[in-house]
Amino acid sequence: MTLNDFVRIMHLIPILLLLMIACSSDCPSVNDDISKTNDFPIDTLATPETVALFRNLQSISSKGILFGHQDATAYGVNWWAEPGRCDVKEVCGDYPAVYGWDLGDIHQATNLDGVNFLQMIDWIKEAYARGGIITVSMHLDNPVTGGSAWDNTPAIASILPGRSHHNQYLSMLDLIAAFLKSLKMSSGTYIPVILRPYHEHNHTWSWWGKGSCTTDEYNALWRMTIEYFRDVHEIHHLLYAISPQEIESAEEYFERYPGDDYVDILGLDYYKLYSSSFISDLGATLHLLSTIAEERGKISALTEVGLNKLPINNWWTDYLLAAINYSDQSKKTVWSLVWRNASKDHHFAPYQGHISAPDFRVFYNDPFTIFENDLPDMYHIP
Ligand code: BMA
Repeated sequence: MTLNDFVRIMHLIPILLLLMIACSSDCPSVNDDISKTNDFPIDTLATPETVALFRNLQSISSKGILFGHQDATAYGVNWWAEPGRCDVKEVCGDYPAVYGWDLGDIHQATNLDGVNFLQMIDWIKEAYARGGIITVSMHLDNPVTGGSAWDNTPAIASILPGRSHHNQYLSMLDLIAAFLKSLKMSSGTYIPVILRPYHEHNHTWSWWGKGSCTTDEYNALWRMTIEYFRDVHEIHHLLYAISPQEIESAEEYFERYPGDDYVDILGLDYYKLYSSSFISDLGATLHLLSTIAEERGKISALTEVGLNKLPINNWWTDYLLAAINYSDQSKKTVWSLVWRNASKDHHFAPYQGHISAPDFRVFYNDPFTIFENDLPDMYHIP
């Protein structure tokens, strides 16, 4: 060190001291900066309630698993649109913590499963007022043929910017945006929604599935959709969940993936839990999912799981909970949602008198499962 260097350093000392005093209480450290990046949803303008939901979902991870059900308060086996009713509640005494809804057929008054959209808005508001969490999927019709979501005629190449059906597709997204904007309480607060578009895209049943588009097309559709909602419609009460079905490796998971800047939640849909031989398969996949989510500062969730008609009476504890409990890492999965209770031949949650109802009550009473009454305030940061 030269004399000049020494003098320069001595001059800097008072400034450094001042900075240290000013920063001692509230300046972020390098570590804080890292956790802040990981603590924030991809939308930098997300509403305070949406940020709180994201952070609270992160902090609930490994403390318990939230239970979710599709269309839980709209209908159940042998009833339709009756105020206050919910098959899950009739079996265990509590509502689910997570409510799934679907916006397929948004151009009509009722969705693809017959749920009236105006009633859906009311049920979403009621659930939010009770502290519940909302997630929305989109079984949208094929935008080129007009067929259903299951019409896997290639379509994405025609709806990307500059292509023949682009504007027509944006009109469909406008309807979804209008629905999302209507999810507003009288206080003016928008209800945070976990949007789960273009799900199960590694399978081939849908027009956004891997049999019908290239990886680049899928990613471009995803990014276009998120940018349209967030930047053009200025909707800032959304978290975004991606959900391939039954993957086996991180490579497979990220094969079709729009990038960490476009995803908040790494989801998984899983429908193979019909045999005990798949319990450890699901457990290992959840272990992997939580690991890759954690590495990216994201949340992991079992966005759909279930067994139609639940013919295995101990499925809830010995299959689903056993898979979740596979390892400390798999236990970090934040929620698991089962599909809808449409009829005696198509249901994924128990109803009164169902053979799996007693086991579901054991599942409900397990200290690790979280239903609506167990939820902390998810919309404020403690
Ligand atoms: C499927 C089935 C269909 C339904 C669709 C969208 O899994 O439940 O009956 O139309 O989901 O909810």
